[in-house]
Amino acid sequence: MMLARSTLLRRSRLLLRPLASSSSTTARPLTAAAGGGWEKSYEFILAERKDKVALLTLNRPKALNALCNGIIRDLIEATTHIARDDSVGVIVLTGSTKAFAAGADIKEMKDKTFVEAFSTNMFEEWGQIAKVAKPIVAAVNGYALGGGCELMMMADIVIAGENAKFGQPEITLGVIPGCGGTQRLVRAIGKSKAMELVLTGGMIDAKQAEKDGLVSKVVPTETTVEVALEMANKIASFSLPVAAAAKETVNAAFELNLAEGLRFERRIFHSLFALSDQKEGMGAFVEKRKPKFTNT
Ligand code: CO8
Repeated sequence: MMLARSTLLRRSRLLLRPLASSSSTTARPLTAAAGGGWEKSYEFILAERKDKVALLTLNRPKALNALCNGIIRDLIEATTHIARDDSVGVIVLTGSTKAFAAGADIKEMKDKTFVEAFSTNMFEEWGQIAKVAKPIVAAVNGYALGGGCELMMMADIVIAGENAKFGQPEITLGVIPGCGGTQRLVRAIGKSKAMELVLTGGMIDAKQAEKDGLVSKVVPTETTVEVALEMANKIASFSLPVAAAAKETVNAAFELNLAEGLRFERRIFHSLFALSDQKEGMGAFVEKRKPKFTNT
């Protein structure tokens, strides 16, 4: 059967699509090109290389890192370039000791009209962070409130300092969470606990967050970034495409039923046998040596 050229082109484009995060159909490229362009100065964030890890620090201390348009613009710009940098395996996202981020910028949005919010699809662009294919570790000290908690939940692993506080206080401002607080939080800690935070606007501390499963571990506040970097560098020592596949497959658990999820997992597992890194990893085990992954 002859297929039209346009049909063939469409099919080949589908096959060549880069690994997609489960929450998107338009994933950010994994390693489109070597080199970065992300290690520069930004207005509201600091971007530094720590071995194979990109450390991004929200840097708007006077406003407790309230997430103004500029911070989100800087974060999206940096992560877009990091996604294309072969030498970076993992991103660590952090804030200050006092605040990871105290929410979306209330001053910036308070006078918006419904039409402005609706017609510009306000805050839709934040979702770009959740589409980054490389793993993101959030190192959270101090307040992670509202949009700050939502940004944190877009990360894959959260390390919390003992002084961290989490909450969705939007109800106290006459609104509701707008970037995952009613969705990712329920999946993270269950309905009753999420409802309590969303409906009372209250906060939980780091110990409670760990008990509830919102964060993976609690560490002394002064060591949060160090612990996150250590974990991130360990992840970055593995094969980059395998780590991205693992991230995508775990995230699929939030969207697929069990049968579909297991099938998806098995197919991704099968596909990894196309990588040199699979041969290297298993070969190194058999030869009793350390693997040297090449991200191929
Ligand atoms: N927006 C703007 N400015 C803020 C914010 C914020 N979210 N949080 C703190 N600031 C500013 C304060 O106005 C203050 O500035 P200034 O000195 O000019 O008055 C400065 O940061 C320091 O803050 P405080 O003096 O209040 O510091 P405290 O230590 O006394 O209190 C708190 C710390 C408890 C964190 C307090 O600042 C607070 O309650 N902040 C607001 C928390 C909040 O309600 N967050 C939710 C915001 S709404 C939101 O996130 C909606 C997200 C929906 C969609 C997300 C998009 C995708």
